Amino acid sequence: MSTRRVLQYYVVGAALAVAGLVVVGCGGPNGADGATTPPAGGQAEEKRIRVSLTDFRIGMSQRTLAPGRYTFVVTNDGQARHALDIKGPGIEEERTETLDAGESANLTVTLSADVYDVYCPVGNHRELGMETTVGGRAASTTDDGADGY
Ligand SMILES: [Cu+2]
Repeated sequence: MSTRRVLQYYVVGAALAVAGLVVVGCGGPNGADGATTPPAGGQAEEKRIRVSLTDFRIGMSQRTLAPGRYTFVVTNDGQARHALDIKGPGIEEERTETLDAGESANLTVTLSADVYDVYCPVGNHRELGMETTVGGRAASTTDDGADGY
């Protein structure tokens, strides 16, 4: 009988976990222009990019990304709280929740061949160096773009 009770907790826990993933995956309800419309049933090929947030840098397994759908697997490897925010053509703003040290979250976005700004929106972390770019031309435009601000 207590086993049954434990099972119920598992079910509720699993449901909550799934709900959490869905919210994170969609990046909130503000996809106004439909740029992040989910694929219609088909198995969209989704690549995973590992992102490590530290005090105060953004480490990424890959920055030059061909157009497509990507899931950024973001881990806070620092001491401070961090988050990952991505902005660019067709992406008004998508971000993870703010993560405590050791926490991780997934952020799924669809990228075109453009360049996207990636940064930590917490405090002044962006100015401290937690910013970079990703996209089809991220590598080749870094020299032109970075100093232009
Ligand atoms: Cu940060």
